[in-house]
Amino acid sequence: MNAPLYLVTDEGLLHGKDLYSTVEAAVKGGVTMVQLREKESSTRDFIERAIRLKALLTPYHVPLIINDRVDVALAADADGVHVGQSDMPYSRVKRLLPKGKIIGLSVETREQVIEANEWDVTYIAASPVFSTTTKTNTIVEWGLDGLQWIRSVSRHPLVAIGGIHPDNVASIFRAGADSVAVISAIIGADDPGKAARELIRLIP
Ligand code: TZP
Ligand code: MG
Repeated sequence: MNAPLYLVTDEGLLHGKDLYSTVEAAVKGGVTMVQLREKESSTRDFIERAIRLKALLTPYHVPLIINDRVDVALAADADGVHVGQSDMPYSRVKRLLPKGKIIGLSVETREQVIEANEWDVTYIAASPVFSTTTKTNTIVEWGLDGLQWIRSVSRHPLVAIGGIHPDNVASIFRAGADSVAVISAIIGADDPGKAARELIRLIP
């Protein structure tokens, strides 16, 4: 997986901006993977958005990942799914998704990092790496020490998510992450394309 700048969507942070033009501007700015994260919408709206985003992203060769929902990922022929610790368990995701699809897994504890070494996930996401107001039900922040620890024990590509902005991007890569996943730093920016360009410039 080579996707150093991973954009996660959040309807609530668009502040009136259009989802598709925001994502497209961010991709033109350098975003290398996109996750559609819909916590409020109906299944039908979720699928419709996924199909539209997939069509938008395909010409850019940027994979589309669906948050939480394997059924939506299958219905939209997305490139993969991202699950957390209370979503569908890894073994079931693996059975349902065709071979070659991306499976991302959030890890919130050391035990979960070790457990994931038994599984063929595409990446693990240290969640949250720093404090964030975008997601409320988080446990503890991994911090840079936590990232370094994960890097030393995990065999999987490592994504960092939570509270990431231009001032801390470089330190996250120095701690061993392969990718940064951001919501507010891009979705909430007045100029999402410029925000993505600024972040990509800071990635080694
Ligand atoms: N999972 C862990 S932290 C988080 C998610 C979805 C929110 C990240 O948002 P932001 O705005 O980049 O801190
Ligand atoms: Mg989830």
